[in-house]
Amino acid sequence: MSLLGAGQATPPPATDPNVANPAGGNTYDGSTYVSSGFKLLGGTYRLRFPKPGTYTVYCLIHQPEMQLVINVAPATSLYPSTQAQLTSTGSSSAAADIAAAKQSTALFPYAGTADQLAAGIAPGGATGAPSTSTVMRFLDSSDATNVTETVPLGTTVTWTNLSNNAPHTVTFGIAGQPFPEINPFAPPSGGSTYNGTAIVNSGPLFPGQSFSLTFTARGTFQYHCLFHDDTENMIATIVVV
Ligand SMILES: [Cu+2]
Repeated sequence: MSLLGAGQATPPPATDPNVANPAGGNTYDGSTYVSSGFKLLGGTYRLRFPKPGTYTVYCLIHQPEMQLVINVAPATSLYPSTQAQLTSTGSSSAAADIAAAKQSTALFPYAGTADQLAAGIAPGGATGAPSTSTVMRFLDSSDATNVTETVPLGTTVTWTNLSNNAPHTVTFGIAGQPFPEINPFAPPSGGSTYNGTAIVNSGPLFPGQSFSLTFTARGTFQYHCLFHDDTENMIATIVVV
């Protein structure tokens, strides 16, 4: 969660190395940039608003779509909406997002090739109009349920993040061993070839970014998105023959 300082037009991009860190303390009055820094699962951030005003809150990881306006009213004011009204608005908004995400896989641009895969897709693609939904799957076609790809030995596979609002990773563990715990924001490691004996991690792929990996041994290799494997089951398999 980040809020801009006076005169600051836009939040820093997710690729800025400083955005991972907290900034500005725990009080916000509109004058100074504040940020929670990156929060992993279960993390919390508490911010006090001492001054009435209308403030925009940004998620730096899920720009530009994930934002919220907070209206801070004088302490004696009534709330402008009831909980029932807010719940109703939220429900219809969520239904529209899910419908848009279902349709987005039809945008898949790599039909007929096994070496060009998507790491997530959003209704606008990587550069299209803002959307609030993302399909958190590794895709080889418009079929979002197919998560296994078979390639010949020596193939170089390229994954591209076709979402415009969420980072993903392409991360292979060691074959036959439990998948390791790795911070999703960890930098790339392991190089550009994979044979099952050492971890290879793309690091975070932000919208439009790609990662390529050459398979130098036969086998069945599972890979994960470190952001979305536990919560969204964003896991897939490459079979090298
Ligand atoms: Cu992901």
